[in-house]
This record gives sequence, structure tokens and C-alpha cells, in this order.
Amino acid sequence: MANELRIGDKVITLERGDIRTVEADAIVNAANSSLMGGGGVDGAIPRAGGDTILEECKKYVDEHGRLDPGRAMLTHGGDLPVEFVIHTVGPKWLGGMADEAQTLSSAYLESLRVADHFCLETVAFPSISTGAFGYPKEQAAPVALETIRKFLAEAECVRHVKLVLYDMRTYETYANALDHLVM
Ligand code: AR6
Repeated sequence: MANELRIGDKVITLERGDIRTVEADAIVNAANSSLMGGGGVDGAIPRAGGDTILEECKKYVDEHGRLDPGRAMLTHGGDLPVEFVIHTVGPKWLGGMADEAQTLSSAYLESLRVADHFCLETVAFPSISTGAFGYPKEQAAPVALETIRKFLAEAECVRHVKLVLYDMRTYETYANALDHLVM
């Protein structure tokens, strides 16, 4: 099974691990619209990064309102080893009839647009929506990979997108989907 896909001089890589310890210019948080923190990745990131992350999120919500599913915004990384955290909200899985794939694709795309806007080179994503939000991993992986591949073909600054998968089953699901993308 492949663990990387090259697109010209850019690359998508898959790795098993914890998003909090990854080397990147930004990591992506699987947030919810309130931007107040939560469970899973959205609990782990503020715990490791300190109070400033949620303070910046609160300021954003005060100024702009809640972050709709499929959108993304940026904060500093606080005590994390990365400079920035990009917060995005994936769709809740409602059985597949509520444009979940489009919203999931938008969550990746908007996060990557934010990264390119700030001219970041390396961005690391967890598997958005496939935990508490219940999106089936087998269906989420091709949406994520296809969206990232299309974006990288046109990106100005982003050169390396890492998918950081927490458990072996998720890793294998993405590796399988990457094989099908390569073919
Ligand atoms: N590093 C990498 N991946 C992780 C980590 C980690 N430290 N921790 C969990 N995962 P989830 P969602 C995996 O639930 O489905 C929150 O309460 C996890 O195994 O974090 O988008 C928010 O506030 C799964 O594969 O995000 C929202 O309300 C994937 O990350 C809601 O959950 C995503 O799981 C968002 O749900």
C-alpha cells in the first residue's frame, strides 16, 4: 500500500500518529461551529496548546459568529510545536443524503486555502469528521485525498500535506484510498 502521492514537486503523505506532535507549519483541528473546544482532536489540541488558542477562537466568534461546517479559520499554535492551528468544521454524518461529501471536501479545501493565503508550506490534517461526527472512514478518505490532490496541483505555497491517522484501521483505510487514487 502506498503512503505517499507526488503531484509534480508537491506531495501528500500518510503517517500514523498524534496530530499534536507532528512537524508542520500548521496542524488542522477537527472543531465544531462554536470553536469552544470539545472531544477528540478538538480536546487534545487546546489541552496541549494552552489557553491562547481558545481565546483567539472566542475572539473570532465574537467578531464573525460561529464557523459554519465546511469553513476554516486560523489561530496561533500556543505551546504546540507548530506556529499555527487551522480550525475547520466537518459535516456530521446524517446518512449521506445531506451533502456531507461536499461539506467535507469544503472543510479540506478551505483549510488549504487559509494555509496558502498565509503562505505555509506544510500542513497536517487528522481524519476530519470520522470520529464523533460519524462519517464512515471508507467514504471520507477518497473525498479528503481527491480534494487535497486537486488543490495541490494549483497551490502557490503549500507543498506538503500530511494526513496524520491516529489508529491503524484509519491509516489502512487512507492507504487503500490512496492506492485507488494512484491507479
Ligand atoms: N491525533 C490525530 N488524530 C486523532 C487524535 C489525535 N490526537 N485524536 C483523535 N483522532 P474527532 P470529528 C482521530 O472526533 O469526527 C469534537 O468534540 C479520531 O480517531 O476528533 O470531526 C469536536 O468539538 C478520528 O479518526 O473529530 C466536534 O464536536 C479523527 O481524529 C466533533 O468532535 C476525528 O475524530 C468533531 O468530530
